[in-house]
Amino acid sequence: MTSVAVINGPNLNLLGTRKPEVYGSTTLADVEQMCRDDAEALGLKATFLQSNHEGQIVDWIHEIGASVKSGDSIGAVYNPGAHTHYSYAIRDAIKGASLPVIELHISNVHAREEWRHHSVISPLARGIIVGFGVLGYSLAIKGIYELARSDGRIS
Ligand code: CA2
Repeated sequence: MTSVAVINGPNLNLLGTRKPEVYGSTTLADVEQMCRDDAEALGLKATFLQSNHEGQIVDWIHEIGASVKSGDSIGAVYNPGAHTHYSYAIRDAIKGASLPVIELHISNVHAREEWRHHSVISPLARGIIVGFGVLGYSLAIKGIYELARSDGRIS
């Protein structure tokens, strides 16, 4: 079965346990189940990943990029967390691996502090979803599926 990766960056393991006024009360385990169900409804298998470590995420991006190249994956839905705003290592990894990525943010980063308004990832993203809460993960899975179809990478 063709896979879609869902990657979560630093601190997103805390989802649903703190700051519910910003990020809601759904846990990352709930999001994982939702993503698995959404992917399955589209005939895809979701691979769910979270790390607080930049290098680990760089390694995963390389691996998923290779899976896209071999036709085993359609790409990644990615919430880079705070890496969004400064990680050129992750940006280079996405570029180097030619990874199709949908960047997603649970909160509306543009309605928050100034430093959250800029993303170093966005120029490399195929699409961006911001401010829909955890529903954004479902929208992003549907979005990357449709892009892969219109690219002719899946039928
Ligand atoms: O809105 C988003 O999804 C963010 O990517 C979340 C990041 C933040 O740095 C970005 O600017 C926007 C932070 C994730 C931290 O997640 C927490 C969840 C619950 C409690 C504490 C942190």
